[in-house]
Formats: sequence, structure tokens, C-alpha cells
Amino acid sequence: MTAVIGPDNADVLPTELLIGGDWVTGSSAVTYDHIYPATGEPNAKITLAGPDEVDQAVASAREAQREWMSLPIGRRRDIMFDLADAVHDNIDTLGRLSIHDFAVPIRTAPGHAMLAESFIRYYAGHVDKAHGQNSEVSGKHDLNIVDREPYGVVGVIAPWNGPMVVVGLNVAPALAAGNAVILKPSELSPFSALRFGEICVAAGLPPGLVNVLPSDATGGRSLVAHPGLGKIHFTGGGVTARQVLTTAAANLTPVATELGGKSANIIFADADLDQAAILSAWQGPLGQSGQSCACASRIFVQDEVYDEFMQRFLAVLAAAKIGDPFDPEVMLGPVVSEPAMNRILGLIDNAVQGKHGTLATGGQRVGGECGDGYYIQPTVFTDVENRSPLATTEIFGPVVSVTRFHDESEAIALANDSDYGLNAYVQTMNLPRAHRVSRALQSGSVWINRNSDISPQGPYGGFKQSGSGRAGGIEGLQEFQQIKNTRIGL
Ligand code: TXE
Repeated sequence: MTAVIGPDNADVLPTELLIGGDWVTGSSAVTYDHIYPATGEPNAKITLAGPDEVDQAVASAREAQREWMSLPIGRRRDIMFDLADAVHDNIDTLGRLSIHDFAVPIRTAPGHAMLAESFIRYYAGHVDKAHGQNSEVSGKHDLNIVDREPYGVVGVIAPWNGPMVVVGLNVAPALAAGNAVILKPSELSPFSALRFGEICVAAGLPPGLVNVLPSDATGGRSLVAHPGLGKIHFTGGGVTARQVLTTAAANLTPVATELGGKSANIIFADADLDQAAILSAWQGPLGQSGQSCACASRIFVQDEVYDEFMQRFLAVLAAAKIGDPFDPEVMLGPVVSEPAMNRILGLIDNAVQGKHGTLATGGQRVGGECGDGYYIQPTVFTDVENRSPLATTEIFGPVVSVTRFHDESEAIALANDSDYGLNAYVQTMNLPRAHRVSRALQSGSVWINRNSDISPQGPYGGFKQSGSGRAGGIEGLQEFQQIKNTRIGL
């Protein structure tokens, strides 16, 4: 049965795999009870892809990619603009499915699909403007042409906390560059990605150009090991990235990575403290309950304003409503799973027992009407030892540390004292200082007096152990193009 978008499907949870435009269960697939984190109850029995379904998807994608590249370039461009319009028309549905995926509060859930739309529209505009070049070659009157060609079939592996973000950051440029995509969302967040795959079919993309295969590590490993992939884009944690790189090495398949972060948020004495307090709350414990690679989890505050900042920061956290992600007033939802909750609570307990810092607020599971869900209070540690696990590991939960600093050079040294280098945030009204500090920070993305609002115009990615890929800009398109040089003897 070809996938079509049913009427009023905002809360119809797709549960099968999408291959070649059809809903598939598959011979090597397994079923999985997806748990809704806000209640701890199953909300769907989903299909997880196995090796046979990966094989089927690669064959379907290969065929669709040939069809995609046979279309006139203007047609490819127009179909991608139609896809952006179709995503726009389904923002609410995709937002609600993101809530069913991982219980992100409704006040921010549609933002993932809106980001996807903006990237699809941006890269649709690149389809008929991505040129090669020719260059003069020495010694001969030859003609030398440099072309940028698609890889063919690319695998895009998404983390559970942002499948629709990955649709924008990685699926959009891959399609614009002429590839077919096998999108592998996590088993923890299958629904929005599957509905996106269905929207691709309805928008006129060749069936099979985007295949969506939710699966766990087993299915992910089968995809990465497949010799039919021209390139892999992996977004996730460093531990898994090492496994992906090892598996891909067998076929020498190139891999681009977007990994974890432990981002510094530096607040200078001349900052707007109200804005800094709100930004630190949202970019820290509140946004997606801290489950974001962009989480500003290490806050550094200049001595002169430390007490005043802490008072405002803790007040913003105390006012945040915790509860049902479908409630538009709710600012803090649950963490993604019971294992994640137990891991985070364990890290908090270790920090308290080990005296790695002083617990200023939070640290407990939320009880009451949230007692069945995986809710953790917004948690802040102060006076944190900069080499403790609290300050060095990515907690991926509503837990941040706050540390004093004396001057600019100390702030930069503290911020750079990390194996990660994804984002950094700087709050100051001093323009020369903002530029000096940005230049000194070892991060791929620096945000001055604002939160991380990833836009298609600026390439996003990390330094150090935060990965090597770039999403957005011409750099994001080039991730999915391979270069051919042709020299013609005249
Ligand atoms: O990651 P995991 P999660 C990072 C974030 C955190 C992590 C959380 O910082 O570290 O992602 O997401 C699949 N072979 N980012 O827990 O466990 C798995 O099924 C192939 C950074 O999902 O690494 C899932 O689909 N695949 C990012 C995906 O890999 C395998 C923004 C990631 O899983 C596999 C968002 C295997 N062996 C989160 N094992 C950024 N930098 O922009 C698992 N998977």
C-alpha cells in the first residue's frame, strides 16, 4: 500500500517502516514497545528494521536516485520547494508527533519541523545553483573541469532528540546534492521521521528517494555496514560514533559526524543580567530538559555579578512549570527514558557524595502527578571542580554547573578546558571583548547574547570531540557531494 497522508493524522502514530513509498514490516524486522516518557506507558508497538529491510531500502534508494538524477534540474528544485511547502502544511502534525516521540513540550515541539522546513527551502534554492568550475592547467591548452557529484545512496543516522532537526540539517542537503537517503531514526523517536517520509511521497519525491527505517543499534549497525552506501552522516554520542566509524571502516565508507557537547556559557559583569538569566535557564536545564547537544551546561559568571545572576537565574528556574508536554504552559518535560533518568540521577548522586560541587537547587525526581513519568527537577551545582565528571561529561539532562571567574583570560581557559567543542555562549555588551573571546574559544559555533538558533545560512558543527561535520551553508551541501576533475586534451 503506497503511503498517503491520512485525514487529521496529527496523532495517528506510524509504526511500520517506509521503504519505496510503502509501509513495510519486513522479514528480519522486530517489534518494540515505544514508551511515552511523560507517563512511562507504551504508546505504540513499532517495527524496527533488520538487515533484510536495510538491503531492501538500499536497493529501492539506488533505483530512486537514478530516477531523481534523470529529472531536469529545475524539476528537482521545484519538487524540493513543494516538499518545503508540504512540511509547512504539516508543522502541527509533525510537532505533535515529536511530542509522542520523546515528550518535548508543545511550546517548542513545532520548532524542529520549522527548522526542517527552513533548511529544505534553503537547499531547494541550491539545487540549480550548485556549480562546478573550470580551471586553467599549466603547460597545456587543455580544458580542466571540476564537477561536484552525488554519492548515490547516503545513510543518515539521527539521535532520538531531534529526528526532524536532522531532516533539515542532513536530509535536505543530501537530496539537493542529488542523493537518495536512508534515514534511520532511533527506536526512541520514530514517529515524526516516518510521517516526514510519508510527506516526501505525497510531495512528489520518487518513492524510495527517502526511506525511513527506525531501528536500534542492531539495525543501525546493519545500515552502516552496508556496502551500498556512498556516505554516512551520523549524529549522536561519541561512544556510538566510535562504533560507527569502526564498522564503516570495513568498506572505507566516509562518515561525517555531529556529536555531543559540554558547552560553556560565559557571563561578563557588563551583561544584561535579566537576559542572561533567561538565556541560561532555557539553553541550560529547561530547553528539552537539557537533552540537547547545544545545552549550555557549564556556566561561568564574573565575580562582580555572581550573586545577582544566581538570584535571577534560580528565580527563572523556580517559576518554570513542569508537567504534561501537551500543556502550552509547561516549560520542562521528562527525560527520554527510565535508563536515562536513572543515569542522570546517578550522576547527581555521585556529584553530591563526591563533593564535586554544591547543590544549589533540584537534584531529585519529580513526584506528584508527574510521578509516573521520567521527570527530573532543574538541577544546579555551584563551586564545581572543573575536572570533575560533573564538569567534563555530557549529562544530557536538566543539570548545569555554575563557576565563578575573575577575568577574561580565566574565563577563556575554563571554557576551553573540555574535550568537547560544539557550542559556546558569551554574554557581554562589549563588542571588542565579544570578538576577542569568540576568536579564543575552541568551539565550532559561538553565540553572543543569544541562544543557539541554528539557521541554514550559517554552517553548524563542532571542534575536538564534538564531531567534524557541518550542516548549513554551502559547507552543508558539500558534505554530500564528491568532487570529480576532468581534464580534456584539446
Ligand atoms: O545518541 P546515540 P542518542 C548527541 C548528544 C548525545 C547523543 C544523544 O549530544 O550525545 O546525541 O542521542 C544509533 N551503529 N547529539 O542517545 O546513542 C541509535 O539508534 C549505528 C548531537 O540517540 O549515539 C541512534 O539512532 N547506529 C547532535 C543514533 O545511533 C547506531 C544533536 C544515535 O545514538 C549504533 C543531537 C551503531 N552501533 C544529539 N548504536 C549535534 N551535534 O548536532 C546506536 N546507533
